Amino acid sequence: MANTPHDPERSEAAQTLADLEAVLARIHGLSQLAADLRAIRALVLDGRPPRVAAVGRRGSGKSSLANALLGAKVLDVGAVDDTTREPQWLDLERNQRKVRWIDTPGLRAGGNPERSERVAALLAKDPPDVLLFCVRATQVDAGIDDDIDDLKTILTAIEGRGAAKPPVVAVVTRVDELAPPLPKQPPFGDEKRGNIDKAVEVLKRHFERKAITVAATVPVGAFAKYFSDGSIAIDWRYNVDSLASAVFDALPQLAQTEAAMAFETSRALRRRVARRIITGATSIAFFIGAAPLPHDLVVLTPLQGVMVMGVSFLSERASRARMVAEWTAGMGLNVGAGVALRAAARSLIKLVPGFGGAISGAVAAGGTWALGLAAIKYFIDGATIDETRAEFEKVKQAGLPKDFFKGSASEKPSDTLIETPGSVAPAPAHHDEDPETKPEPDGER
Ligand SMILES: Nc1nc2c(ncn2[C@@H]2O[C@H](COP(=O)(O)OP(=O)(O)O)[C@@H](O)[C@H]2O)c(=O)[nH]1
Ligand SMILES: [Mg+2]
Repeated sequence: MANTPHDPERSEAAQTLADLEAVLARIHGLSQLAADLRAIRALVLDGRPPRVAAVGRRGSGKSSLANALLGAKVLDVGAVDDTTREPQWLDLERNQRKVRWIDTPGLRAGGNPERSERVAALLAKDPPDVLLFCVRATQVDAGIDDDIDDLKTILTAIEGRGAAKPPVVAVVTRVDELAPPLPKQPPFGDEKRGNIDKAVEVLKRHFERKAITVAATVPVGAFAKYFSDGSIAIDWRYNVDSLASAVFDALPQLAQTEAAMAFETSRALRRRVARRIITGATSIAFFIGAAPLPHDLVVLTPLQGVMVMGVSFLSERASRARMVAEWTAGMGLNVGAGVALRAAARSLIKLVPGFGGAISGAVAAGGTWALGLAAIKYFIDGATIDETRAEFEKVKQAGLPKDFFKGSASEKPSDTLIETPGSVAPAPAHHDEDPETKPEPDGER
């Protein structure tokens, strides 16, 4: 993703993460947290654009889907897809975020027998993360076997060249064209919605019959008109947020952050990425707090700083710099929040001898969690700084969710962390039992 070379904030985040990693690596019992830090780094800094391949007949609405997903006119629609044109990878851009996109009107199109081999070779060389198999709603029963065979040929070719078979998201396109003709614009009436459900069922049955596994089957309307600057003028899009989320789910995690930023209807997706960041940071904070460190603050403060910066990168608003300034002033600096929390923890330790480690871990984690949720509210949900402060206080009072270490703090269990080669399972798995229990230091053996 935007590992933009000359972005000082990103360099700072990268440096801070590297420092944290170096510190944790030296602390007895905490070296396993390095994997969690790498996961945060991947979400915040190391992402890459998603690669999406759309397959479907000419006029099935592939180009319109790209525009609908990005919420801007990035491809020409209704262009007579010249079937002799070689498909090629394109960089679609919105808000400086990229989606790598390729579409092909099918292997048979143009009746060129070598075409099939060339398309397959192209996709196998630069394999897509996800294949969008586009079928017009009015054609889910028309000649579908040939289309599914095409899809199979592509998948087999990609696999045959040693790449992993990409997941397939089936898209039932142009759903507004199903009966009855009116209304053309969403929300449709019950009758049309019933027919949309039927079209989806029909397509699903064809997949079953042809033994094709698809990650999701999503009905979509992509009709929109754009101003000459590319922004949306008439917006009759239907269910595009579900498509965005199905594509997001099908992507490898390294490509998810960029997708969440590039897709227009994606606040929920950005929130999910942010929750992974704060879940990871909170988990690390717990173990830092629980470890008998003389100077946890030194580690906790930059950790919270990186977390908040990571969430702020997910902000859609152009005025991010001003927001960061307002956040810093309004929250009394994330440093300040860290300091206050740790001071509170210390006084607790004095009061309750014997539970020191566990309580300070819970406090460190609770404070990090509260700060992270506040950052989401401010940078992603667009709350005012006053509302944000109130949220911070409220969550801090409430403490960590009871089931945090059971993995439900993130929206989905799989949301917690990234698999990096040789790394450990999701952070909460460090610690499956009661969060009040002090974790065993490793390396005693
Ligand atoms: N009514 C309607 N028309 C659509 C929709 N999506 C695409 N179209 C129209 O279908 C035609 C072909 O769309 P396009 O995106 O170029 O299809 P492609 O050939 O697969 O790239 C264009 O005239 C689009 O305006 C839709 O959801 N509803
Ligand atoms: Mg097209």
